[in-house]
Amino acid sequence: MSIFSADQLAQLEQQAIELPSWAFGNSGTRFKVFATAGTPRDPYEKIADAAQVQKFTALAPTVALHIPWDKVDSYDDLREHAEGLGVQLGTINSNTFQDDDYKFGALTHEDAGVRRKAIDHHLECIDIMHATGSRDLKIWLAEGSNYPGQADLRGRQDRLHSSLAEIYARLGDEQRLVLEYKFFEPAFYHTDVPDWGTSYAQVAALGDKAMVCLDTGHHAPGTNIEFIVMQLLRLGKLGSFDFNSRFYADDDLIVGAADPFQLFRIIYEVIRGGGLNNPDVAFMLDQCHNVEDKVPGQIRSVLNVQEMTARALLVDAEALAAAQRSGDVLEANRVFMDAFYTDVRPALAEWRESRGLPADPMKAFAESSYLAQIAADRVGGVQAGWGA
Ligand code: AOS
Ligand code: ZN
Ligand code: ZN
Repeated sequence: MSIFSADQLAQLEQQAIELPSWAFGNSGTRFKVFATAGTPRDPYEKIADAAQVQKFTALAPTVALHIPWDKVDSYDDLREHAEGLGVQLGTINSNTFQDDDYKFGALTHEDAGVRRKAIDHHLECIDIMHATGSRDLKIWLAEGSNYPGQADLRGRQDRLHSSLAEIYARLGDEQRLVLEYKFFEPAFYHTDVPDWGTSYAQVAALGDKAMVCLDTGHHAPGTNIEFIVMQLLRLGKLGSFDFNSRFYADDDLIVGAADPFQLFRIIYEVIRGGGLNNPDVAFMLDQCHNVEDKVPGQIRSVLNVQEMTARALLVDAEALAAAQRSGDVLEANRVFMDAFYTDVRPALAEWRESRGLPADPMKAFAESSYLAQIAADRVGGVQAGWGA
């Protein structure tokens, strides 16, 4: 007898979490990038690794690409390759943080020529989206300044709006733009899209096809992220998530590793706000695996999201609403915490087996020969990674 109702299982079955191609490449801190044997050498191999996560979990049917890191000669060919491995190509992420031209900004730059280059890059991304069949263009901007007085904060907002408007105008009917915010880094004094309010103001000025992307690692410590999730869902503007976890800054660690309770609270608000399995809200991981193996790192993450979703589905909504209505603080908190403390792992393992999946995907992957195989096969060439 499962602890889940048929309806809860149906919701879990529909859950889909997009993987970032760059999670499979080598990444690291500014001190050292530790390479892993078998790291993908090109986008094709990144997709093959992502397909393993889908094979063992059935939770990760799509892979996000990053341009120019994942540029290929034929996106039709890449799409066929992905589909042949049982996954689809997903969100296209733009990159305006790597070129010397972007030292003082891209879409916000004082120089019209630099803005033109940055806008054209996004138009190229939209062309790629037509070939890959992607719906979302995700824009994260590494723009800001390091010293008070260095930049005209207001002028930069105005230029950001006009640059985004030109990109937005190029979107197809079925395409969307999601604008990610981040409170600091790489700039340390001001960032041009630092918070959900700024992202919301910018996308609201564009139109219905522009939404906010919430990266869970992009807030000041102590921020109530689930409140932001609630508010954006309430406003109909939560377009996507970048899930990861953090202890200090934008650590990009395995989802749910630092604070599983926060992940639970966030997913509870997603469910409460009608965001679970709602096609308007894309669930993506944005992680870097610096010291752990990348494929099992991603498997761990999607399982963590699944486990917290399962727990959040167990919140007794009626009992919680009754306690809230009657002002019973302790009972409301008990109902909420009861769901959080429920160990859903045995029930999920049983359910996975009933669907022909491994009960323990981490163990099943470790027992497969995949890592040894890629370490033997992928010798030579340039290993792909952050910035490669
Ligand atoms: C950067 O901090 C953002 O989280 C981006 O979403 C992402 O990590 C980057 O675009 C990956 O290249
Ligand atoms: Zn992100
Ligand atoms: Zn980030």
